[in-house]
Amino acid sequence: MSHTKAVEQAYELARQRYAELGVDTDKAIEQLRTIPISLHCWQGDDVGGFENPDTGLDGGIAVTGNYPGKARTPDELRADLDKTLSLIPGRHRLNLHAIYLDTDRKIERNALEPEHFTSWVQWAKDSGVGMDFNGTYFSHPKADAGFTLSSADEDIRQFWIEHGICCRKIGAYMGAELGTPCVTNVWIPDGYKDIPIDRLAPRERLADSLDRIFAEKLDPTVHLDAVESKLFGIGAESYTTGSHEFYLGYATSRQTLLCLDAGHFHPTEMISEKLSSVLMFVPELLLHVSRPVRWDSDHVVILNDELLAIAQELVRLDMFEKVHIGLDFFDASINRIAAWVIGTRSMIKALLIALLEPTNTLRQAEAEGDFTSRLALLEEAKTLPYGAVWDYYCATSDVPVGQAWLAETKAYEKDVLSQRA
Ligand code: RNT
Ligand code: ZN
Repeated sequence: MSHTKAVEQAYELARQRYAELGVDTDKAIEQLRTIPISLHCWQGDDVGGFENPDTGLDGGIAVTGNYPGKARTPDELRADLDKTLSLIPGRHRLNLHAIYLDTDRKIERNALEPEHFTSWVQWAKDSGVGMDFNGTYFSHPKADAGFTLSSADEDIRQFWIEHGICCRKIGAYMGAELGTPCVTNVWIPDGYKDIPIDRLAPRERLADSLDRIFAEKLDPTVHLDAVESKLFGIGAESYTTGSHEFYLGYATSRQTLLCLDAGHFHPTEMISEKLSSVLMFVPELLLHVSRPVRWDSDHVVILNDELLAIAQELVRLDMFEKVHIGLDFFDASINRIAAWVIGTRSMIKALLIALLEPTNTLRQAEAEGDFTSRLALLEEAKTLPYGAVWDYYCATSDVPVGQAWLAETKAYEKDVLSQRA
């Protein structure tokens, strides 16, 4: 029996099994095809960027590992992304950071223009992907003192406000060119290593800086603003200006998007549990799906309980119009393309499992107060044959089924990555 035949037969059996529970697998696949994941460019080169090869990563985040073959130029990164996208089912997006500009001369962060990103937009057009964008408020001498948009130094604060304004123009350009709104995210590293006396003043300055950055109204069909909160960073353990409470209040009062990063909360605090509340008060959300291990370590996303819980919330509350799914992890200890593929395929798998849930039956049990059935059925659902549906989805999307993508990644490593001395 051929491989394809086995995939088809397994799918047929799974389809019948799900149909008995009132779940339409064909419909689930159809919907899954319409959900884009925004792949973060920074997994490809350890958040290095192309502004200055000598600048190390700072801002209280860290990449560990020295696996060979990281992308050194925009062309190399795009080639790696092409390979990655060829191994992932569906149509997705690229999430670019400002330090990934494509120029042959040095451009200051407060002088960035759309023209420095034209090659990326061309690539996105050719690849049929949308784009999202991020200001880079770290890995820069003007961020060395640990404060950017909340700095008490007016020159420094002004510099980063100008950067924020540049980034929105670039985001709007991307959105207009690609015909799909670009979400431009603001994350700043600002914070104190040790106990502050004045917790308020930096937050007042941050709110003022953001108001100035967002002063110009932009068409939401081309551009959306998001702000990302955080709990702490390395070297900023005692105080983070842009805390969750700060940004929840800011996004609610200004009606911007809020970005929830899975690694930016206390270890037992899950973003999946926050989505329903937060979406009552902010217009849309951006997710940074990540995997914290003991701290905000940005491990490669895997199919674990929290990933599934996020996907289930999105499906059960049908949030896809309002939630932009982005990834945020960086691992330099394994093949970087494999890292992208593992993380993105896991995210899509979680969405599929959630789409295959017999949600109506579960909802009914809950409405009737039958919590016995709710728990029993949730447990039974865990062993339903979603693997057969996943394989079929990959096969019909012309991407490798099962572990076959790994052989392709290894071949690319041998032919391309290992040549990058
Ligand atoms: C840092 C934030 C932020 C970064 C990227 C590179 O803790 O999560 O989103 O990871 O901007
Ligand atoms: Zn993040």
